[in-house]
Amino acid sequence: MAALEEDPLPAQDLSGLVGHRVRYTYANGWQYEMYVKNATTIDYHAHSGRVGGRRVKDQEVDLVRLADDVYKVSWNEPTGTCVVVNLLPGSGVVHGTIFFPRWIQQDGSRIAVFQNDHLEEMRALRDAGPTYPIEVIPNFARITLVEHVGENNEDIISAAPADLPPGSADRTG
Ligand code: FER
Repeated sequence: MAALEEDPLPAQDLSGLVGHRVRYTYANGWQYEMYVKNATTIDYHAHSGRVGGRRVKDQEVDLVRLADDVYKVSWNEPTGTCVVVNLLPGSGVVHGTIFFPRWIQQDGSRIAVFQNDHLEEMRALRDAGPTYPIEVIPNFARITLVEHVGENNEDIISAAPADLPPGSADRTG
């Protein structure tokens, strides 16, 4: 194993994830679709789960490559929720950890919206809390679709999940 001081950083070639949409289903049944719009931004749908119907565009994230086919995406939502998702697109594996504030554990329906139309409301709900105890939800997921669609495409995460053609979330090709 290479000594850390000789080679401290894995090469940050993000081309295996940036510009791709990735659809995956967690072991608890929650289904998400993440579009890595560029090296610092994601759009996503929660197709099912506690916050099924939630849709977010232009969430700023930290995205790094840890090793060959191992990427890590970390961010904090206007709701206060923190999320860290590790993606191995070539292996079909995801591991995500969601850190929900207490008020979302109590009622996820309040954030199951197109968030961009409700940003001030989300920040007000975040600030009203309660925040603690934080609910930590770690899960593996299986990838059902990886598709290269190019960067900065506004049409990838465009329709509300309820408006999608029936079964389109289950499409695997
Ligand atoms: C994910 C897990 C959680 C994800 C997004 C979330 C796009 C967002 C949760 C929330 O803010 O409610 O894998 O991927």
